[in-house]
Amino acid sequence: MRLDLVIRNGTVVTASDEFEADVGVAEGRIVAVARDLAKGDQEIDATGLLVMPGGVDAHCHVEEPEYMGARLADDFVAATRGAACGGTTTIMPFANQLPGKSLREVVEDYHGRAQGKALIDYAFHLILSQVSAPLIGQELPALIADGYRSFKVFMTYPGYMLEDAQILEVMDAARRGGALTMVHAENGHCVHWLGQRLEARGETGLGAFAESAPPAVEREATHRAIALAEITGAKVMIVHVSSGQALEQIRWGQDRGIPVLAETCPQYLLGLGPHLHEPGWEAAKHVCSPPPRGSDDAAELWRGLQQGAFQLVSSDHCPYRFAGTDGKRSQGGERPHFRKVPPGLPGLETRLPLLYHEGVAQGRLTRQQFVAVTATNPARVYGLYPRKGSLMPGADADIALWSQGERRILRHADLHDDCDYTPYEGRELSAWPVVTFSRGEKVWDRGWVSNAAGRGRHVGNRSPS
Ligand code: DUC
Ligand code: ZN
Ligand code: ZN
Repeated sequence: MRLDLVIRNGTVVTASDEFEADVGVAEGRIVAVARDLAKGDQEIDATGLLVMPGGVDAHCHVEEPEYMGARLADDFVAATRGAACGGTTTIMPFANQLPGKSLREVVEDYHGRAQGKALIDYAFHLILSQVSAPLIGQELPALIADGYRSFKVFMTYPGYMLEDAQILEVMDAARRGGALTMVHAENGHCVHWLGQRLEARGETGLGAFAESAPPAVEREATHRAIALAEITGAKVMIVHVSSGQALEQIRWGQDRGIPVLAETCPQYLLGLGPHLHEPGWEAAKHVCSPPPRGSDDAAELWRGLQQGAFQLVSSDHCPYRFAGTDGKRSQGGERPHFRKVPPGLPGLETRLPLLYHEGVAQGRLTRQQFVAVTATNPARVYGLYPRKGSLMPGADADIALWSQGERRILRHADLHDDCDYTPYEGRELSAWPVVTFSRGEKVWDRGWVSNAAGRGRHVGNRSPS
């Protein structure tokens, strides 16, 4: 068999195994994983490197509408470039329902934004913020039939928050079509009430942000989302879980056989909460929703990851710039105000190296668990497996080669997104993806990044497994 590419002598790491082998690629697909493969047209020496499936980042925000006056820094060019440099080969951003547009129009518009710009492959979730009888009766079933099988709903945020009756309708429609409902689980009424009380007391600094949405707010909404799933029989994904209390509810549901999946993110596993108390505007770099918590919650989340309560670690990349007229700083007036800073952090490029360092290098996760939660599980959950998230013959040749033992300091200046900071500035990393292949084409190689924006393709969803 003629091989276009052979990645030779690396340590192949999958969600279940680890072994020395060569990986052979033909026409963008993996065709062989074995020792001593025949010579390929292109040969890569991976001696000493880990050969892993490219990451699948199943939660990121790219080119969405403005929120609280702030605009996302990354378009599809920048987001997919950063992702590729960080070892990720598939992203799943959200097509966000807009007032006055049909969901179909929104999806078509979003395709238009990605086409011609994406460097790596992508699939879409949909955000539902306006629930109506035609949406439930016609639009959603038609989109599900076309392969859009994951919908995010919010239990908080003005303009997005749905009431329980609406969520029940969405979940029921999703269940009928075999789709997955993703839930942002925070009780918006409580966030609003707590926020008003803090304001009335004059506590408006960013330290108050976490107090306006404490773990009880997330715990209650998480339990309610699980109860709604139980009542409708729908499968749910609780996204970006931040607290041990929410995790307890997830375990509660899973122990009872309710189909509850869960995701957490590096910003919660790393316990960024104390940074919200940094003086001045610096704290704004750590404002995201739910708020990051402290080390006790982080320790609980690591346990949840180790025990399998969480299936996914995603970035929730939501890159509002710090400076500039559309950035976090300009939204708060003279002084930072906890209700005026738009929530969201950049993280597509840093997700994998941070999780490897904090998880694998610190002995909290095996390499198999790392691959499972960052690539294989997201591909499975969202119907992209085995084409994505896998190194088995027949899979797309989406592969990241990792160097370990190369200690380096994370600096925003070395990243490739269009944001102007990273909340992880100065952190130490012990492993890094040095080369990334997307469908057998090199898109990142030790500081070089492909400029072939537009080569990325939409990957149609199938029914979630
Ligand atoms: N959380 C964020 O921090 N930003 C965007 C949306 C979300 O749920
Ligand atoms: Zn959310
Ligand atoms: Zn999000």
